[in-house]
Amino acid sequence: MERKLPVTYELQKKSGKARAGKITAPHGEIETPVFMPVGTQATVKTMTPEELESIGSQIILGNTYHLYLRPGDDLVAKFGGLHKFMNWNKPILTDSGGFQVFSLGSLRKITEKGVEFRSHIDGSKHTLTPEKSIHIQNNLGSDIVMLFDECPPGLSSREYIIPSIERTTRWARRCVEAHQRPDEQGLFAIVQGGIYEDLRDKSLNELSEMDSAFSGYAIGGLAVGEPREDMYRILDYIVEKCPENKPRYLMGVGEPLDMLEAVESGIDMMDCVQPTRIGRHGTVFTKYGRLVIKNASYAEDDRPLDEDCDCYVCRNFKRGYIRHLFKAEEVLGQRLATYHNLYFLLKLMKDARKAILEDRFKEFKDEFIKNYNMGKN
Ligand code: PRF
Ligand code: ZN
Repeated sequence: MERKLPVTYELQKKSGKARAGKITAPHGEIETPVFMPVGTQATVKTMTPEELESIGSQIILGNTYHLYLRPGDDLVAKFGGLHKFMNWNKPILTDSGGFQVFSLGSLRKITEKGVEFRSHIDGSKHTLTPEKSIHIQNNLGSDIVMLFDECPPGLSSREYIIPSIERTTRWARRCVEAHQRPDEQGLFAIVQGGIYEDLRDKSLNELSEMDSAFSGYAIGGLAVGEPREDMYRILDYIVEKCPENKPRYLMGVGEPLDMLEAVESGIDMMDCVQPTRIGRHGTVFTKYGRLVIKNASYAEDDRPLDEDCDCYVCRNFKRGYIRHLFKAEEVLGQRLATYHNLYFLLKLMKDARKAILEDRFKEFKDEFIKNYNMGKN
């Protein structure tokens, strides 16, 4: 008997390969395509849960690696899980930690067992294994649990990637086996394979043998240093081969043009630290491209960050004021830029969804790109 998965997907409309759909997760429904703000340390930096909800966030992302090191997943479990701990009652997806160990931990060593690393906080030594990653994610209680994978650098050779995929598949089996809450938390597979079509097929085919355990499929190992054309080519190739009846998630992509390209290939979910990170450093998205608010040219500019945006920040504050906040290192500047950037990407996906439902996605995308590349701020 096949058991019913805790996270399900309903396809509502296609425009070309772009999809509008609905994901049903234990903590609520998600209209797709969707952008997921990143809340690495049980907080989407500078934003209250109430603010996140008010700008249309439907699901956020948490990180196994960070929460395991601090405050510890046992402590989060004592508070009743991550939702209760951070007071976010909508869906949460947790990444498995492998990728973060590679980008943050030092002294990393991969073995068949898992990954050894040193904490970026105090240098202490740890080993993350497939079993441990799933155990931590079970403690956190996220709606969506990611497999523990290896994400090779973008320009890795075939010779490196082939054994890496095979190990990631063996780790996937161990993750499926270790999952203690399969009726409450959906497990997502992660397809690797670098920029090689046949290796993407290999990874997807191996993972598909466990398809009944998976609520969705992620595309990992992209936006990690490979040329853009390679990323677009691989997306266009592999996304449509993933099961139609499950969500497809592109990991770690949050640049507007890349997001539209991904949606065009059939991607339903994306996440990235980009909007929050660049926001804290004073860079904001606008209809006409990025804008660096500290630039002297904005000192006397009485326009909003983005003249087309109807977010709280753009309805109430001028560029000249926000520039002042950044120059004076006032934290409100970081908050306002983060708020606007998240609003911008959430709105982009909402508009993309509307365009798909009205079967005019390609026109919508072309129009957005034309403006975005103008760079006239
Ligand atoms: N694997 C995991 N998390 C990720 C990635 C991956 O390949 C990426 C790559 N863009 C971002 N986050 N587990
Ligand atoms: Zn705005």
